Amino acid sequence: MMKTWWKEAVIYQIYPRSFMDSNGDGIGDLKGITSKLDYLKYLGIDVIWLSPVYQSPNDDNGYDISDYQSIMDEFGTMEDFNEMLKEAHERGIRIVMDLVVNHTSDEHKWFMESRKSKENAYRDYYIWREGKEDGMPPNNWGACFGGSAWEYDEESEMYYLHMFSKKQPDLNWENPKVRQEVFDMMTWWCDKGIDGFRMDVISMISKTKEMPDGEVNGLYGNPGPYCVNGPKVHDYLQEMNEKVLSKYDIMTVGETPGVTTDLAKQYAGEDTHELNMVFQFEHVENDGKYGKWTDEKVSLVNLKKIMSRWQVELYGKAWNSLFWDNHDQPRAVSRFGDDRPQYRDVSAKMLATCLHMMQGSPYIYQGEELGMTNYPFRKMEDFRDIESIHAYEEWCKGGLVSHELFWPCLVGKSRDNARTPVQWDDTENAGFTIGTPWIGVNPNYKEINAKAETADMGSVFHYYKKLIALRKQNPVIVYGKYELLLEDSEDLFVYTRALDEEKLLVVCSFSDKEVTFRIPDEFIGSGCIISNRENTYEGEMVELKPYEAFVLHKK
Ligand code: TEU
Ligand code: CA
Repeated sequence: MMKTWWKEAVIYQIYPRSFMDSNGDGIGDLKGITSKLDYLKYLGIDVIWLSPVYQSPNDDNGYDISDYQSIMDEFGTMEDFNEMLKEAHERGIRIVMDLVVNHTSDEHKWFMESRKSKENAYRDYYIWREGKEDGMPPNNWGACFGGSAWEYDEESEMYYLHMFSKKQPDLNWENPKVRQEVFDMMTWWCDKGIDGFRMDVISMISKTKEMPDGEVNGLYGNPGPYCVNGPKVHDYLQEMNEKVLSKYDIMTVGETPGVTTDLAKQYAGEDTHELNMVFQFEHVENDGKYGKWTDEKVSLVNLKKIMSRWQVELYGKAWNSLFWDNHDQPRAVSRFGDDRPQYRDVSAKMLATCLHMMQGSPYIYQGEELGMTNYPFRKMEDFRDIESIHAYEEWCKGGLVSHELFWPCLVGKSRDNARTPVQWDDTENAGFTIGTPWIGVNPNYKEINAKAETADMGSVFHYYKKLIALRKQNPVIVYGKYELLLEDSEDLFVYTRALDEEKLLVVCSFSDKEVTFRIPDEFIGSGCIISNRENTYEGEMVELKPYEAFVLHKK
């Protein structure tokens, strides 16, 4: 297996709007990020993945870009960006940019031209179709954020395709000019010295030519089979690799909804010349009652099956990205752990152990290292996210499900859970802003905050710091082979990692009860390199406390 810096790296995701506000307007910004680089350096991360910071009307918080080569006014200026990049590099931290090129904003100049007329030079930059004879949309496809995936345009009396909101028209990748524009823009950023790209919904850039109705689920048809992992996606990525990526020492990660392990070997194969790694979603999408919305906990047996399949099938062939949460997911500790006060700390550490000891590059979503929790939403006005607001309208107001049944599902899974401000200290607004924050601060900031946790050696923060340091000291964590034990246990996630003579035993209890565990013979007497409980693991039998996790190292 090829050794590379990005396989050994720990990545920290910043959602700039909610990270740190430097000027009191209630919105996080680039100067805010620069001011916290020492904190990130102390934590020990290697790479920052920066969610979009480009000019945007913010229909979807920056994932709707109106200018790829300038900075969103609210976040600062290009000088602020250059300064942040320089300061990060001085600390040995790399910066990976979010590349959102499945779609642009409808306020991007390409789209404003495109919609002017059928003859416009930019017309073919987007996907336009005639409506049906009765004037209805070209097909029944639903958009990810609700409603039809087609929006009628009065001016030219045609429909354009948008897989997300109607302010996010999909680019037409069939058009070589579109591809060249994207490659030129990427080159411009690479020449500026950035260190890579996280590519938004990159598995969706190629659509089938025929666009038949999709299978109906709720009000609309599912466009998935025609838009996800489409016919030319690998051609486009190979072209991108040849024209841009291969020229720089950068890291690339594709956000690839709908990816399977087989497809991942193509997208992120060791020698397929596309991307370095992909985000897969099987382990965070194996629940859902009403579409993605649910209030049920996932089954540990299923979770283990999915994660282990990715570990085993990609081994030696492609590279995994490891994550529990991001800006689109609820908080890890609330979803997979237990955020009740007596278990929050210990279950957050358990989840971190479970993830960081697997093979792949771990991603820490801002605040995860503090064990930040979901937000106690009480009314619709508390939400900011377009997906949550539209979902409520479609499912509840649309009469598909009652408010009583839907509300807990919305509260538990809303993307806004991840988007509340990072809790820096116990002063007003958690030290995030001296103004009024754009979204509510979680009221638990008095107990859960960076100031308290950096001062407490037993905190979740210091536990993450230790896990990151262990990765640097033990190649077996990066390159070792994975094997699942006790696959049928509903309480324990246990696996080993092996590299030459070295072996790790990773034991994580997902239970709030005590569980007995027998240490496999070959590990009896091995040293413990990390544990979230005060325990020695000397004998053969271990009485695991709720959410206990530990790692034994056999040399
Ligand atoms: O998300 C892509 C994606 O697949 C989402 O639909 C995801 O499944 C959903 O947010 C989960 O609820 C990316 C970005 O990460 C997201 O923030 C953007 O809104 C979206 O693309 C459109 O750019
Ligand atoms: Ca600000």
